[in-house]
Amino acid sequence: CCACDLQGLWRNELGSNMTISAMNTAGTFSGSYHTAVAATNKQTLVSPLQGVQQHPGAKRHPMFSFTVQWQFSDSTTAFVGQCFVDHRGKETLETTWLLREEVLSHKDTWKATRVGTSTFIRIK
Ligand code: B9F
Repeated sequence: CCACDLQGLWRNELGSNMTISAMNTAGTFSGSYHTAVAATNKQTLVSPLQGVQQHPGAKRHPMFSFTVQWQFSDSTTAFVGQCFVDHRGKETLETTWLLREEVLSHKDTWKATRVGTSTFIRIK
């Protein structure tokens, strides 16, 4: 059965929630990201995301990428991943991310990027 569908409400292993809205025929989509962690004292804000699915509609396990423009810090995260659906129809997003924080000098570029992996499951 069925292809994996990016649209919906998702949660990762950190407890962060993300909503992805319907994609257009070109495969682009938008959404919002509510991070459960921030490693800062500042209050977090729900932040917009923009993404694109590779080969829209054509694959059972589509690849995608999206970026989050954090509204509470000078930083941005790029996620790349793939949507999987098992034989029971259960969907997961397997992703790898890069978090860039603003640095004041190119000399600080060496410490400007964090990397990680994240798995999302469908909540709705
Ligand atoms: O914590 C980030 C941040 C950037 C500059 C000050 C604070 C922004 C939020 C990132 C959220 C990440 C995690 N949440 C999630 O669901 S994105 C990948 C992870 N998955 C201090 C300097 C850089 C980080 C902390 Fe900061």
